[in-house]
Amino acid sequence: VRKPTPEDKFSFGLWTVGWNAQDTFGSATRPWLDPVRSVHELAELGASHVTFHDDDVVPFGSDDTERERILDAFRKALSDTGVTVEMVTTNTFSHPIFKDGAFTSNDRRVRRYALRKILRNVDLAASLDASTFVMWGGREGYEYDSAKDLKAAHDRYAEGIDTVAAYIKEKGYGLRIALEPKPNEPRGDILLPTIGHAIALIDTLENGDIVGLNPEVGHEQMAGLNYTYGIAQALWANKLFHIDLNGQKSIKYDQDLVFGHGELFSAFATVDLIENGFPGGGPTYDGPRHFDYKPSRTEDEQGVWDSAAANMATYILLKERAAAFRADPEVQAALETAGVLSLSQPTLNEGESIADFLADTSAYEDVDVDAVGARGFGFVKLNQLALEHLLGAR
Ligand code: 3MF
Ligand code: MG
Ligand code: MG
Ligand code: MG
Repeated sequence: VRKPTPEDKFSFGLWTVGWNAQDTFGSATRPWLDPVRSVHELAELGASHVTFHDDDVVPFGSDDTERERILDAFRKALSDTGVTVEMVTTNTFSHPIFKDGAFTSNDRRVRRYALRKILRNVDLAASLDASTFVMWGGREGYEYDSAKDLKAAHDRYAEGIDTVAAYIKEKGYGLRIALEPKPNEPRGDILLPTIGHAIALIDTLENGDIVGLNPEVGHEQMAGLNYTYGIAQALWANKLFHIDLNGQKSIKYDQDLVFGHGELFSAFATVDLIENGFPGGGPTYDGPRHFDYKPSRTEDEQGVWDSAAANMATYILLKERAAAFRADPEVQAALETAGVLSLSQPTLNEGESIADFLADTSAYEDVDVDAVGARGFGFVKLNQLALEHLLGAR
């Protein structure tokens, strides 16, 4: 597999490779990695960008002097390697203060504290020239239906996001907010569980123009949904601001496997959409290819770097296979037969009024429904061509 280049736009969360592999049932199997170290290793492997939660770099509770000292070392690692920060996010889920959420905690003191923590981090994101500010509302949820006023929770969630967006505009920062939906874990139920739910909330915001999405592969699959479909709808709505790529095997705990190590065929479709766009044209995604995975608990430090490299190698392989798929004349013919390309044609004629349409007997009265119903679409043949490209058999 070829080595990644800056054109690949690969990016990693520092909490991914840095993770100490502690889980609910067992203690850490590795030490947390120093972010400075991770930046150097990731640069060596060919990544161009990193992302982080405030607390990934500066431990929660550090005073201002300590914070500046740590940030200086971090900035030096960035300038030494040429790695840039493209996205920053805030940890509003680890400390006990956030146990009932941040923007939607039933305790107003927590809501005000969370908003301050996030605004402080917006300043840091802007100072590092990041373009995206992610908000994963991991604790914005509940376990018991009686425990949350869900109308008020949506009001407070919207208020919080709108306030951060207003602050970004007021300061003239070049940042856009990206919400990251997840159906559950760590809460029994999380608010805005899917991409569609999040888009519906964004539509109600005053400053929704700078609010979009950061969908994660595993999160949609945990809800039994199709990730490629989810990012397609976000693209259609001009709301795909960022992506979290990883692997997940069906509806279970958040596995955070290496990209492609879960639903491989689905990963192929995702890369095909990201790299090659919709078959009939339309909005495209130009942002970083960002990995949010976890090196499994079984891995030692070599395994950490092997798994980081695996994300990029898998993406590159799928990108090559997807390019071959689109370039294959047999695939083009199969797309034609399947009607995929003709779906771009509007259903009404240009300028056709509803009255004209109702008067068109060829649209209804004269239709030979059995003949039209007899058409074969050839979707299976098309899918087999995709599979053969994916497996490198073509
Ligand atoms: C949890 C996640 C998060 C978010 C992150 C913001 C810890 O399942 O996916 O990772 O991605 O908080 O980007
Ligand atoms: Mg996740
Ligand atoms: Mg995760
Ligand atoms: Mg994520």
